[in-house]
Amino acid sequence: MSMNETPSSERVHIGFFGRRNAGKSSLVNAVTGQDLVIVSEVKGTTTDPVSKSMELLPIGPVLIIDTPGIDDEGALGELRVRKAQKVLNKTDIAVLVVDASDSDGGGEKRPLLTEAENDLVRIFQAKKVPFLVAYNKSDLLSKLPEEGANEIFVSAQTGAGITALKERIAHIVRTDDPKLKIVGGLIKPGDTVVLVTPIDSAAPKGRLILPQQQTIRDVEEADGIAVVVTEKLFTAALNGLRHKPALVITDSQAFAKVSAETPLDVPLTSFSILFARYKGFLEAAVRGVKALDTIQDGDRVLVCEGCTHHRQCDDIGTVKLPRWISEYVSGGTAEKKIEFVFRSGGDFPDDLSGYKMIIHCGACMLNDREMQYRQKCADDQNIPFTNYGIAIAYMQGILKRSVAMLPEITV
Ligand SMILES: Nc1nc2c(ncn2[C@@H]2O[C@H](COP(=O)(O)OP(=O)(O)OP(=O)(O)O)[C@@H](O)[C@H]2O)c(=O)[nH]1
Ligand SMILES: [Mg+2]
Repeated sequence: MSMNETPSSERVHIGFFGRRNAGKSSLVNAVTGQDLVIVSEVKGTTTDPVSKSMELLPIGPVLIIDTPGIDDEGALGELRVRKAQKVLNKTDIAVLVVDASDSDGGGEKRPLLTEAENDLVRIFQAKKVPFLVAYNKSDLLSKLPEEGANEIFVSAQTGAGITALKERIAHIVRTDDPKLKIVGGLIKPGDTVVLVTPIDSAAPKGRLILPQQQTIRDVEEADGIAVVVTEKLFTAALNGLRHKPALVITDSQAFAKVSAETPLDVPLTSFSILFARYKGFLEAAVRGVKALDTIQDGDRVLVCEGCTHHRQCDDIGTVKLPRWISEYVSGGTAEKKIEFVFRSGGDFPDDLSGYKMIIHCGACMLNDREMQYRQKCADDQNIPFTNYGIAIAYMQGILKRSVAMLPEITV
């Protein structure tokens, strides 16, 4: 990701789903105005999901995702269906592409949805993903049937209905719940926020990490004043302020020092806590972290990272966190043996059985839908789910203080 681009976790994820040959890839090319993906009359041309970030007017920054057809048969087919379903876990808006020329009505009536298409609609509804049904190949119809509420007739080939489709998607984006902001509800215009961002050897060269950049931007959008310091100069920064800050946000690694140096009447939290709230799983993560107190000798803990390229997260996840957890659960007595299993990048495992708990990274590269899906998978299997920063705050005894400004959260 370039520093000048909107991160993919912040883009509206638009997924194109449907049966093979319905024209999903053709429609993706028509909507984006680019030859992004391969189109052919052979069923099953698209074998893997393809994503592309772009600015798409009138919607804004989007991630467009083309998927393999879902009516595939056989072992390979099942794999493709699974891949398409995984895409749905992070999809903000789904477009169900239906071949309108598949009609028995002599090309005048819209075709009834097939079993596979109805299955998809049921999955959209179950996952609460807003969707549109795009009847494609409308150029093959002798007369266009009337459009229902969430239906639209388009032709990827002639371009008919493509602008209207984009406008309909933009409308859904605008009327969908407004996203909670990172510091939303926590500061007033004119407030000062002190952000503590350590620069250690594992930090990326020459820049701040994504959650820190996003938080600074968010403070600015809330008309706040962001003061950014390393933990070394934290007290100096506090002393230099004429008024007490409205909020201190620290990197979890500096929690102990920053907590000790923050006056008790100044609200203190961490980037991890605010991001868990922003992505919609803070309550579950605060509940889940308590499983740390029940870890027994021989238990397995899954440490999960959303991407593969953050040295700093890798260092916390694979080295520091296991050490801190081992020390915490042993409590100075005979050491308990915990088996840490590490997963990074790619997919979240379907089967979580056998794990005592899951500790996830801050997930700066994953969108809120994907994180809520992961948390829900864990919840469905009764496995406690938390994140790095919340685990650190809990083990250091400062979680209660770190969520005190969020009345909806009880520790
Ligand atoms: N007449 C007509 N043909 C279309 C239209 N859109 C797509 N096609 C044709 O339909 C066939 C399938 O198109 P694709 O875009 O590859 O379909 P797909 O849904 O991506 O198919 P898979 O990747 O195999 O799942 C191609 O031969 C396209 O040229 C359209 O609007 N009108
Ligand atoms: Mg395709």
